[in-house]
Amino acid sequence: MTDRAYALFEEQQKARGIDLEQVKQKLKGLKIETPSWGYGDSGTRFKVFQQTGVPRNPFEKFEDAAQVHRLTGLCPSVAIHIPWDKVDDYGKLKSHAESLGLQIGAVNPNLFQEEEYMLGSVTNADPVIRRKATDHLLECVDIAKETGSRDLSLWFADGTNYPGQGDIRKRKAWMLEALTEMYKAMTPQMRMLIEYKFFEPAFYHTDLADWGMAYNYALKLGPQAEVLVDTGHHAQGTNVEHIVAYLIDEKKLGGFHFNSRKYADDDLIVGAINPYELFLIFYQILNAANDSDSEIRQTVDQIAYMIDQSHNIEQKIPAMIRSVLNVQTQYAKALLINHAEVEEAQQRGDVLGAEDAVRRAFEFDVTPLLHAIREEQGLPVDPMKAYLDSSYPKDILARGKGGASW
Ligand code: PSV
Ligand code: MN
Ligand code: MN
Repeated sequence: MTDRAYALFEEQQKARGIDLEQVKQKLKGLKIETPSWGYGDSGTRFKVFQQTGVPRNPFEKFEDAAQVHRLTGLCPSVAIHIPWDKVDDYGKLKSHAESLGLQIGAVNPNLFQEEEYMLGSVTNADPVIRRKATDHLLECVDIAKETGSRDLSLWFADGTNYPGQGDIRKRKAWMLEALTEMYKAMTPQMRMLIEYKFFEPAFYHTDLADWGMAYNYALKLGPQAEVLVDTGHHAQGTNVEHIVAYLIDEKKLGGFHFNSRKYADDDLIVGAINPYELFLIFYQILNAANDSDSEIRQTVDQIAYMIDQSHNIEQKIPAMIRSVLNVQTQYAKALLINHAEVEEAQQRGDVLGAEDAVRRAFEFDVTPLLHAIREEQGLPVDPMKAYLDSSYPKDILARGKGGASW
């Protein structure tokens, strides 16, 4: 049945001029980093629900992440968050990760949970607090040296709730001061990925509110600083794929935090709410992947695809498997876009023809293709089922309740 479905799919795609071998090769090269915090307990300001079996420490978070990679072949690295993943010996955490077939990925500083940061961290009017915050950024650079991480992902909760509460321009200068100090401490192999978000926890102004501000800091800092697009961090209706195309063209797109949002920064499973947006993001990326400018091609090659979700009521490991499979599905669909066809329609000024050439790829069922590559890679064709049928979900129950939470 699978063979017949794939044969039909192959025939269909061939007729459209799609090179399926190339598509398969690209699909096999897709890497998605999962976040350590997605395996722990999380919640809202109303409640953090405690699930039985969540990891009790960073080492167990890597063990759970290894399950996701073992079954999907997509997730060889895990982002860490400091101090949530603080350990005495990062070398030991690195060896543990490697023993599980994983790498430690991006290091995420945490500048939002200490009492002193109520009025800001690196943008606090108090120089002592700014120093403490900047020292934490420097600590994260040191940790990245030990873990062998390339990327430092920065998200700041800094902002104000009321007009007049803070001096916006002074805070802008303090932000640059802290980022500059951190930038100088990085090794030449490292990258600073600057994330933005327009509100929450601050409700009047956020110091790094949008991609333009992140881009401006990255530009001032230098080539090792780039922008990180978290798909949940935009106002309703924002054209995220436009931002993606623009940043790639400026060679400043460093990576993504994938998740879904319906109302705010909901951190739901990526692809659960608006899979077409995810597909259109990949359309822009793939459009740039063949650019004649090698620097643009290089920017595309270096994009870090990361998940940033909190699984408040879902089972953590299945939620992560669902997430990465959703990304893989939309990437597979985007790989079916016939770019020459889109371009020809654009040249003719054929609005509907161009839209149709893009959308048609989205409408294909890529299940036979995904099954085929999983078989070729020696992976279960249905990773979710394989996980649920394994003993792992039962084994981890022995950990009990009250594991790691943010
Ligand atoms: C808070 O909005 C947030 O979701 C940001 O997206 C960060 O990347 C993440 O938390 C981890 O600090
Ligand atoms: Mn994020
Ligand atoms: Mn967020």
